[in-house]
Amino acid sequence: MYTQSLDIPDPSSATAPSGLRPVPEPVSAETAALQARFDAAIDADRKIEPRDWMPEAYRRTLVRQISQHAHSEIVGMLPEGNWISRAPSLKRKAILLAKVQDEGGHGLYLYSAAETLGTSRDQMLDALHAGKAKYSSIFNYPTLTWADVGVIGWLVDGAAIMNQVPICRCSYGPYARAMIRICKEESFHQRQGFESLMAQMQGTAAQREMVQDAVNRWWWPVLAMFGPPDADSPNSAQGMRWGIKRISNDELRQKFVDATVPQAKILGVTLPDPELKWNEATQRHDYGAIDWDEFWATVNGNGPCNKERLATRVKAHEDGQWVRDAALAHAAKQRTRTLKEAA
Ligand code: FAQ
Repeated sequence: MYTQSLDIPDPSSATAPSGLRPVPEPVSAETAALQARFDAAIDADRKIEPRDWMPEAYRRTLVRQISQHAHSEIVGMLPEGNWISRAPSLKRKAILLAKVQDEGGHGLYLYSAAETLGTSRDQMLDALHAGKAKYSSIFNYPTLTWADVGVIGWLVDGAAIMNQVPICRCSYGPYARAMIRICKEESFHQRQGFESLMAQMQGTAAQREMVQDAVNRWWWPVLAMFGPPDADSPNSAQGMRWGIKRISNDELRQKFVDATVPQAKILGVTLPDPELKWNEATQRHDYGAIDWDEFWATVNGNGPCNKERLATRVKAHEDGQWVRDAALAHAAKQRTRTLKEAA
């Protein structure tokens, strides 16, 4: 049963010295009724829509997660975008162009979903460009060879699907609905990556080595992409209670490992973890320790490509200023014309 609202301080807080205990803010009867209606909707697994009353902490959590997700899609265009001009054939170039454009589209749906919560796109972009907003750690790793593009499709999009399918059932309507289309497109992305790698694995020994090298470099950062272990995930418990998150970080990571091991076998690559093995008792794979220091360094701006990614993003935004100016000028001209015609 969902009962807690983060808006209402806990007066029995054991950590506050006596005399300094937070005084509960008075809750009006009207707010209490709205809160009760919100709680009932969450308990009944009904969607919360933009015009519904919601606790401020629920709104803030959604803005945080959806804007981070949008930023990830937009910054996520960069590692693969790097290869559009160097794709090995017209077919691969067309596929890659379509994929990278899809990721841009995902970012736009997600910014729109976040805007329904009262935060403007400019505010979200300013936070990203100032280095204050997070985006997925995974996009701070370099794409050194063409095989990296296939591995991003197979593993990064594969991880994204595992994480994002449950978000189609998120309690916030606009986010849940945006995720349905996004997941369908991510599914194509994952398959094209796998298919590209399969073609490379049927090529020369050098191509097979290139694929294996890419898998070796991406495997651990992809596992970290699911977020910190549940025990160290400050947002999980409340996110799950609110139905924003449906499956925990560790559970999704495990499901991903279990789904990926047989795919790696079909592909003919080795996953770079000597501790990775089937556990008969748990009916799941055991796997080795993730380097969480590397993860946090990357999240906090010190990964291999953070500075480059942010600089590229800021430049793209600045270079696009004239397009936004032109669109606004055009809209203003149309508005004036419509007003003149109506007068
Ligand atoms: N990178 O308490 P939790 C894609 C942060 S899209 C950076 O567990 P939460 C498509 C987290 O924000 C990939 N930061 O947090 C594509 C929090 O910091 P905060 C993006 C991370 O929210 C493919 C702190 O650590 N997907 O790949 C990461 O409950 C190919 C504590 O963590 C989404 O955003 C990380 N990996 O769970 C595009 C999906 N993990 O905000 C192009 C939606 C955690 O308190 C090419 N998001 N942090 O300062 C989610 O499902 C959740 O937000 C999690 C994190 C699971 C990412």
